[in-house]
Amino acid sequence: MKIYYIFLLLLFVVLPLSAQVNVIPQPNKIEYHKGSCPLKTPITYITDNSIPSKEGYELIVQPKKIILKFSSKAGKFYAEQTLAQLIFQAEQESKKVLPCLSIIDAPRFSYRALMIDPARHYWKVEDIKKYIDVMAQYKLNYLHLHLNDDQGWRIEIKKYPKLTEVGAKRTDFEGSKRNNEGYYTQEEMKNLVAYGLERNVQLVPEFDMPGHNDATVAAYPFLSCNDTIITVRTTSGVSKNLLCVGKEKVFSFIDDVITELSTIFPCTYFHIGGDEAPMDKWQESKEVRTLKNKENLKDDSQLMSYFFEKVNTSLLKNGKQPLIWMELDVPVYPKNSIMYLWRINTTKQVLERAKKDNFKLICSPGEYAYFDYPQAKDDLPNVNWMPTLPLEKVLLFNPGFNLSKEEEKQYILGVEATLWGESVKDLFRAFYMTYPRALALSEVGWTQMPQRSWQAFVDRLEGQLSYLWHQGVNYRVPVELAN
Ligand code: TNX
Repeated sequence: MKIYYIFLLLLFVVLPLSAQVNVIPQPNKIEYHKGSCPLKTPITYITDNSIPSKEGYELIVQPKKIILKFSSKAGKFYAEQTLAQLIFQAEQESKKVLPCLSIIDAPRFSYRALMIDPARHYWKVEDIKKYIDVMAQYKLNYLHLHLNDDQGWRIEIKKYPKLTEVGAKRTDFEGSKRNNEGYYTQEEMKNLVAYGLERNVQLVPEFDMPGHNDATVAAYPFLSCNDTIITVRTTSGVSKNLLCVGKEKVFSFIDDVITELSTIFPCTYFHIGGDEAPMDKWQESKEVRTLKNKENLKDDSQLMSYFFEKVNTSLLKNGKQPLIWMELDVPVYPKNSIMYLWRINTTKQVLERAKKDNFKLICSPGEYAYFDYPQAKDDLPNVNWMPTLPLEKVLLFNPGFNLSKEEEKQYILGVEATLWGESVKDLFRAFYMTYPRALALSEVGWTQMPQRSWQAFVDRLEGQLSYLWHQGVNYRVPVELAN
């Protein structure tokens, strides 16, 4: 009798524990069953329309059968990603079987993104593809491309060839000669969009405006308030050469660019920047003064609202919805905008504003999601002015804040980590900054809070670093966790 109890104990307690699987992001429900399944077992694909989330899936591993259920292509892709991680783990552990289990999984948030900044340092198309390959297997589903900034314009616009002839090159970046030049042709970008879609990654374009436009103004001086002659910027920092709000031809230019970009990027979301736009030159401009009188704008901050409203008419015409880096001093944003929480120490005010104006947020706060910040103190040269963003901090981020479940659903669209590019000169550095923090971010976006814990994440980390290692992906070894 005693032996029988020990056997039962082994079967139901010890066995399932030793069969813990190493999946990231942590699936929302896993049940372990007894038995195992040979690795080479054929896979049965079942479309099941009762699976509510497009990205949701079920993965059932039985002794003689592996079943993948999903209601769409995205769910199928994610079931395969989970299975690939299970198989890799078994192989690493020199096992010829998978543990029997059922996983029922779906994302917490619909928007789970990374942002890269080829404006500051040009990325080759092949490197962006590699970056997509890696993020996709962690169920990150949007790649935001910061396509222009003071230091470069990176996408071909047929009606304005100087944007790339002039705006896509600079002499150096703070003395460095690396990746100062390059742009994507429309054909290349369409190809990249398709590449992403095959991996359930939608590409979100950003045309940052009205600030961060030195490269644009270098190409077409008429776009600035006093036809300023400048060159593409070669240093970091914030420029004052805004696109001029007082000139109608600026809005025609924006309309043309948005229209061309809309033919390349099928995604409904369209980022229009909006960050760090000092209005000094607007305030000095005769045209802007005339506009203020005509529109009866009493406060200069209303100029920003006016600007975005006009840009939004072009977006609407093209079936697009604006994403904007929210600045709290801008009084009104277009009603259909999705706003970014990004500045450090503004969460409380941004949440209040979201409730007041009823807009959705993408959470990208400097405290938790700036991947250009180093992962440990003194880890890297020349970035000591930046705060440190350790892996653990990313994992502990809860984009639900203190909102109720209903409020979370209403106001939080998802999360995004931003890899600003001033100090990211190549793919090695990009991967080094992104991993393993993007593993934590994937869990922040995908996994419900009760299924998340730092310790459980750390337990799965080594296996996942090995997964990246086998793919030739550079990452920062979190040496501080070794003991
Ligand atoms: C602020 S975050 C910026 C970027 C810089 C970044 C450096 C945001 C919307 N704007 O232009 O690259 O800081 O961390």
